[in-house]
Amino acid sequence: ADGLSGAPAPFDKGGVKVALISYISAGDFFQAYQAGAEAQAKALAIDLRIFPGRQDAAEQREQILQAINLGVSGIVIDHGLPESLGDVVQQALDKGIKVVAFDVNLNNPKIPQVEQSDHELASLALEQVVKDNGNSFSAGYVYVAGFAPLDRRNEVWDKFKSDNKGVVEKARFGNVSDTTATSTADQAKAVLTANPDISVVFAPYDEFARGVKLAANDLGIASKLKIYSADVSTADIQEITEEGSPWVATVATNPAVVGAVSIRAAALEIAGQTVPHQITVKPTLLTQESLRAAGVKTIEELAERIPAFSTSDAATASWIPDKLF
Ligand code: SR1
Repeated sequence: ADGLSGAPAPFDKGGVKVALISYISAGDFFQAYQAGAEAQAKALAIDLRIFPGRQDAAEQREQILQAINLGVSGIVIDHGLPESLGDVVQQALDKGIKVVAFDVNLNNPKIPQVEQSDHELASLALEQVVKDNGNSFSAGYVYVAGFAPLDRRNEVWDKFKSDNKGVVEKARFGNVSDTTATSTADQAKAVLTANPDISVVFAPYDEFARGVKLAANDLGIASKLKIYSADVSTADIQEITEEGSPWVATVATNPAVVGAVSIRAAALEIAGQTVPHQITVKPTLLTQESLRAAGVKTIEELAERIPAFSTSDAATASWIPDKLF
């Protein structure tokens, strides 16, 4: 395999094997995250082995064992349930394999944790909620416990409610599966029918927001509802900016950049270089109004206008190519 000239060992020789092991693969966020990881791996001459996620904790454990047997130098774990990963991750570390975690709290000082600054993400979204709606309204909230980013965003939502007593959470629902958007839409339909006074839905995952929007459109109540989310993709931009859309704001990173950062962190670890324990990719508020005004239609156009959507200064080094998109 061809190495990377000027890079430290083992990247100077090439063919360094790294595994990307995901818990979820369906949906725009996870596909873009994977594409970013692949682009960064290619630029580093890494032999990236991708293990697709199917929301199956037992399968993810098995995949980590398979990666160890493949002789990888590094493993990036993208989401997952910490309670089912601890012992197999420890086996990898014991074999000298470097591990990086994205959005799964593995609580191990040897494992750098990548995240999108979820507290800031939720705070930015809720500041926009107050700007648009004041601080007295009936709300719907989409949440599934047990996913690190959703749990962190939930901490901000809980504090927001206790600071704003006029905000009444009328219903909490949500589903994470290979059909998140459509299953959430079914739940949202029931919730919005039973609670016609709900005017705001906080749905901090784009698949959740897509589901709530689908329900609002089906029920013919889109003009009475405002949806606030996390994440962005080209399909999301289309849904946010279309005429009459109730999806009025999202707070997001470019998931491809987050995927690239995760691979860079693993590469730095493998090269024996310093990696901070907490690696953060900061999100940006994108309102329906600002996207329409800018005429932005795709995530690539967003990357042309907002530097944070094309690259990040997290986990970089002079020998790592980081201009990928
Ligand atoms: C089920 S967890 C979904 C979230 O993971 C990533 O952090 C994305 O931002 C998404 O919202």
